[in-house]
This record gives sequence, C-alpha cells and structure tokens, in this order.
Amino acid sequence: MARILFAATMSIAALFPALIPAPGHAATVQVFMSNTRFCNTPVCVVNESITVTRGDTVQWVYADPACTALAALGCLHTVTRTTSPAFNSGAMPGPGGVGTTVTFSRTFTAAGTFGYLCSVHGSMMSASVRVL
Ligand SMILES: [Cu+2]
Repeated sequence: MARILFAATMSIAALFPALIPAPGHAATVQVFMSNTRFCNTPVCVVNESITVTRGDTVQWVYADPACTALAALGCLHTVTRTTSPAFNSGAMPGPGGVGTTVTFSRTFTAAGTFGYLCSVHGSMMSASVRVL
C-alpha cells in the first residue's frame, strides 16, 4: 500500500510540479516602498522585481520617512494585481512618521511571474514577483 501511495504521489509531482510545495522552509521576503517605487532595499531609486520560492510570503513594507499620516496624495500607495492571482492591499497611507511601517503580505503558491503596480501611480510604480 505504501509503495502504491508513493508511486501515486511521485506521478502527481511529475505531472503537476507547480502544485507540489517546494521543499524547505517558507521564507518571508520583503519589498520596500519609497520614492514612488518598489525595490529590494529600504530606499528605492528604481523599481526592482524580486524572485522567491513557491510557498514564500512577500511582505511589502512602506516606511518612507518623507511621508507622514496626513501627507499628500503622492504618499498614498497600493500593492495591486488585477489578474489571477489577484491581490490588492487597498490604500496604504503614509506610515505616520519615522519608525512606523505599513505592511501588506501575500503568500505565493504557484510558479510564474506576476506583475503588480500601485494603482495611484500606475506603471511609474510597478514591479513583479517571480516565483520559482
Ligand atoms: Cu504609489
């Protein structure tokens, strides 16, 4: 019975590799939001995409010290993808002062490259998550 179960599991893994979770521990990988960009370091200069492993969680961190809670529209951001797998942080206001962060997280379970943008700033503030 165990042999049959093992063989069946292996066949499913061979046919549908994207459905089988990657081995190892899932990680949380941060993407930072500042200067109307998404990037991999706390202070953004240009948009940067990120590569993660299936099962990992991406946590967007909005900690731009130039934006405070009552800042102008330019400090409002979203993390938005409208096609599958869709996700939307909703409006993320300014972090409310240095030392306070606003975050949004999503776990990626399927392989692929998933573009997203800030719905306030459009393509100027856009990047992608590549899931291996
Ligand atoms: Cu934005």
